[in-house]
Amino acid sequence: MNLPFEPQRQTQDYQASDAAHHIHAFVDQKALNAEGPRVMVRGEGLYLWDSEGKRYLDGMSGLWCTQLGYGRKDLTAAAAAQMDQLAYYNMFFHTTHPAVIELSELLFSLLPGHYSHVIYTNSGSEANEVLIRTVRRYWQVLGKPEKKIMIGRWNGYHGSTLAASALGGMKFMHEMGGLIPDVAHIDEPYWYAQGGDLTPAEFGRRCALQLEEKILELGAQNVAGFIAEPFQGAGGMIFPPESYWPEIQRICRQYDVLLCADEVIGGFGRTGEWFAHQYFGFEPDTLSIAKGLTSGYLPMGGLVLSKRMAEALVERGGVFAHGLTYSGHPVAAAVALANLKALRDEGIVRQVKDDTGPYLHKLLHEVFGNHPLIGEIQGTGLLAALQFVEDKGTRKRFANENDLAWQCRTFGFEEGVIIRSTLGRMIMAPALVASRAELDELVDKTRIAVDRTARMAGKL
Ligand code: PXG
Repeated sequence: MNLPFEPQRQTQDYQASDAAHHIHAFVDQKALNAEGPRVMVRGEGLYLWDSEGKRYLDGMSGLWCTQLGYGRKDLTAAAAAQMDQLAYYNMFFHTTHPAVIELSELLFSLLPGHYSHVIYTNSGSEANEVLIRTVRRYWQVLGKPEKKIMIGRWNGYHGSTLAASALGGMKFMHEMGGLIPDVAHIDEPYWYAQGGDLTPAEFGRRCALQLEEKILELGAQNVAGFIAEPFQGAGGMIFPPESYWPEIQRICRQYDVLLCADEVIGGFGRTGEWFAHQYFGFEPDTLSIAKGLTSGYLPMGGLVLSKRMAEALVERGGVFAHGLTYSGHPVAAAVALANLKALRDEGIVRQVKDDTGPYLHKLLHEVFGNHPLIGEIQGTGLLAALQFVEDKGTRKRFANENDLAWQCRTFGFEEGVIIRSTLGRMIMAPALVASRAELDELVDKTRIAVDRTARMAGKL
């Protein structure tokens, strides 16, 4: 049990010092300084407490990462034991260590058999940085150095560092210095907003065919890979139509373009499968991983490679001039190992698939299926999005949908639940250890927040 935290300082004191020293993520810092951030001081299971003693049910697993919830003593014990044993060593200059080896043995026992190698990083952004160089190196080794261009998707998210933000499709990030050459984008498969009169299946195929058109426009001989999240996370928790992934896979195979799945959010049980590409039924060449790998307890990510790619790099590549000081960090590796063992041995991924996932979605359909503000409920496993809509018949969205969603999120905080808002969509991704009772509470408090928003929008 994590002991209650007695703040030694006033909340305002923390906030003043925070304002004096920090540039926070994706926010108008001046406005945040005036408002003062919430100061989170303690976590236990699915619950968080702030410095005022208010308790929240965390419906977002931190930032989609605390698969096991907060306060797991097996993870802290694993970190402490590894720190005592060997707090740091690296994978440079002909060395390795047991923690990272044992982690990889377990990781590859959980992955489909056609993956064999991994390059560890500290984050998801870094995994995608490493991806670009690794993919380009792979094509060099195969004698096709001109295959350099990566294709991503508008509204995709692959991280905040330079190349990762370029791979992503957030235009406002590109405009703030976040673009590199040799990156192109195609549309996202967001049927509800962009599908027009097409059926979801038609629209899914149409979006996938854009990849073929883009490859032909750029020249297949110049295209190295296509990167996408199996479902879009930060961009709104958007599920593609079923027709999408099979067609994307066909196109990548046909034009010899590597299929790179960003599993940073989808990996480690979120969908009820170990990895989201298994849920959607396709076979990527690379997987970018992070977040749930350690349940967020320590920073760690990685780029997983197929046997085909690894074989080329290892057997034919010679030196790959690439390495990170903290790649495979022993303490992070020990925590990741304990985390994956718990997810496996406690049957948590199976429980999400067979029990809590279906339970959450049944509940959401009961509560929001006919709700005047909600046009669509998407998701699977412990992952859900509620789409706000002004007119269900035409799928017309509110002009101020972003403000409405932000307001809904604020109502959620007031009610003691943390849900994520994006453009007109509310997202839930609770820890995978959530019980049915906790999911009841999550949905109930979310309903109150959504009802309050609906009243504001004149829908209730
Ligand atoms: N890929 C994907 C698919 C992600 O979602 C990253 C890469 C980058 O990972 P790092 O570890 O560098 O942050 C992410 C991160 C949100 C939110 O509110 C999502 C992320 C990060 C922060 C907030 O949806 N995803």
